[in-house]
Amino acid sequence: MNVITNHMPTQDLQRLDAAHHMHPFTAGSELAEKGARVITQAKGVTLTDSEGVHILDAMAGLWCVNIGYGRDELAEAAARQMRELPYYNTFFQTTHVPVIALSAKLAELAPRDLNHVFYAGSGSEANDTNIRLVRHYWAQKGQPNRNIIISRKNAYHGSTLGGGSLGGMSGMQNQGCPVIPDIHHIDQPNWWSEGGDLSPEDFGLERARQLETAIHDLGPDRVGAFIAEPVQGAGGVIVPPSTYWPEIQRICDEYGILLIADEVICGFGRTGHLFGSEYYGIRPHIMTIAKGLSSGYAPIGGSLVCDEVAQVINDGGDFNHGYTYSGHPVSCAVALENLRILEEEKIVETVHDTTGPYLAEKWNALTDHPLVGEAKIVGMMGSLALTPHKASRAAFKSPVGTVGLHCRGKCFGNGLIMRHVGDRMIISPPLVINTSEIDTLIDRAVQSLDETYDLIRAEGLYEPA
Ligand code: PXG
Repeated sequence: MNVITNHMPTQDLQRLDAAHHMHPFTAGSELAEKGARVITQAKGVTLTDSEGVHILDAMAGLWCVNIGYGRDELAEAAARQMRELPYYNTFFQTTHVPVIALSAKLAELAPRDLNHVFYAGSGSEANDTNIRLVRHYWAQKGQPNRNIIISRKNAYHGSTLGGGSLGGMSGMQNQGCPVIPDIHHIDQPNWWSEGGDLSPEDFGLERARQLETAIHDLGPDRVGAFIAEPVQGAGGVIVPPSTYWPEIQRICDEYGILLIADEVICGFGRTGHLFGSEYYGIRPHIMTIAKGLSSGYAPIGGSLVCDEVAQVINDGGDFNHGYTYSGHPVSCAVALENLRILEEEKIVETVHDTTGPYLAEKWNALTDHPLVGEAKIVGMMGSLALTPHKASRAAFKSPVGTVGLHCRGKCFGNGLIMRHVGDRMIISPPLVINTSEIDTLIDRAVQSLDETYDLIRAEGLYEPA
């Protein structure tokens, strides 16, 4: 692989970047001081930076490059589509072939009667669409007051005002994103941090039943929908106890509220099933999709909608909603090619049958490490809870995230992208990662955990709160 594709020294690139590029979720001043890592190339599961350093990307970009980097077929699909029809919209009774083909394909792949797609440019936009869909649906059914959507603390549903409101990230909501009216949050099913003395199973039931309590408190005639990620991703790969989802499904059924599964991360194979909803056996009325739909090669998101909801919306005259890039032909062509590869190369089956179990065994064994209290893994998404005291599940005395950030730094130094959320370490590698690459991932993770352990002991940070 030719390692350096740019013709400017890294420092110059970093200086220009810090001077003119405002980064998401990044402290600008820190960026100016340290400089961003400049990624120049990628192939398979490996990134290359502007210094020629190779890094194993155990986050698949931002949880999205499911089929891995460097697939020429997707570049060809994009180029072909750009030459033929680079853009046309889907408003006002027009359509085009890629959007028709992708919609039919998604209807075929999606569970049950999720046969209709409303397109967006991203997961955030798709969740904004969902707010509109749910409220318009209930209004059309003669229940305009049924406009409350229940979500969860520490959920991530995007960065727009709608997505940020649905999400439960106070760090976002405190920065100019006050929660829009009629969104209500219940607690998350994070047993490690919040389970106290309850067993995981009892805790799962308790957290699910908060939904029922909220419905009673708010009024069953006011609540239109519940939205959740099958496995919380950005919140720290929080895998709910086994009792959680069946109870949530029971409550949604009993009160007739719409269930929205945000499959932006879980969708398209991440859990070892095509959708996280299938992994948990839940039956959403709407699924949010993005990321793995195109493996991140082109921006695209959407809402997969069931027959009944689509029927009500379609019968309601114009749905006054849409984005210039809803159903963008190039993104649709890329997504179609991505889905062809996922299917024909049996990538999800391989995760389910072979590489997922292989990774799970090694990942779970990391609980032998003195720093690791809990290892969680579903398919190709995993987390480790770092702790100074396993038996009590204690947090560190240092501010939340101090140890996690140290560990992420060690990972970077060892050629591994493993992220931290607070003091949880998380992975979400490309689904095509093979067993020898999994060995490398684990070796580098262990090395980084060892170095973190040494460092925090030396700095007096290995102390329970
Ligand atoms: N829903 C879920 C479940 C997500 O994970 C979105 C919606 C929003 O999608 P867009 O395409 O608008 O970003 C996401 C996105 C992180 C991180 O730090 C996670 C996401 C995005 C950026 C960073 O883990 N998830």
